[in-house]
Amino acid sequence: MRLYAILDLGYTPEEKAVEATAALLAGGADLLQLRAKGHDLATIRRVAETLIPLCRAAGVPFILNDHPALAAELGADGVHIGQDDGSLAEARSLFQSQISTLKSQIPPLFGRSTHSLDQARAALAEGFDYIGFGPLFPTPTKLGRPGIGLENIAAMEREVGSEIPAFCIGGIKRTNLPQVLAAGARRVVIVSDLLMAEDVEAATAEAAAMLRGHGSHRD
Ligand code: TZP
Ligand code: MG
Repeated sequence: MRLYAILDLGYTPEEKAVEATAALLAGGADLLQLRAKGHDLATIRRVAETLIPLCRAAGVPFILNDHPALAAELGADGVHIGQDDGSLAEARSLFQSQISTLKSQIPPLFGRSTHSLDQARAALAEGFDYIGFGPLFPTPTKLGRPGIGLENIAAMEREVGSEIPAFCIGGIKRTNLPQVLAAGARRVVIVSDLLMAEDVEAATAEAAAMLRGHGSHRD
């Protein structure tokens, strides 16, 4: 799992969600998240229901951003929450409150956004299955959040990324990916550089190849 793609309704309108997701999957995304900030639950449900079968067919976990109970009800493979979205225990209990409608047999994945080395350590200690680490660079996808830079990536990978998958995120593009990898990153989330590409599948394949080429001598 090296490339985590996000279908963000802030970039891709609902009517293009299936096409874009199919391209992300065909290009080699290893994980797929639906992020729909500011959209109502009915919309999220409707879009998720069209994306989940695509992810299943590709063998790629489908993660819902926020909304643990809805994630469980939809049969998502996991849920991603931010620093302000409560504890892992709360998310797990919301997810399990839907246990009667749980469609997936596999234990769900819980991911946490982290913005510092301390937060990354805390997420590991709390028991999250993976983390996002960033934003490395300021990004219009997450307005108002400063970039944390590349300095702590190596330490984060050593301490946290050696235990659970750690995805660097925020302003990462194919053009600066070599720099991010050189700083010690092994896994990344890329949003706008893929969704805004003229050829989403080719852009995803390019990023995936860069990540695999870089990591092949390690794991
Ligand atoms: N969390 C931290 S940065 C970010 C999120 C969701 C957005 C990343 O998007 P992009 O377009 O790859 O900078
Ligand atoms: Mg959130």
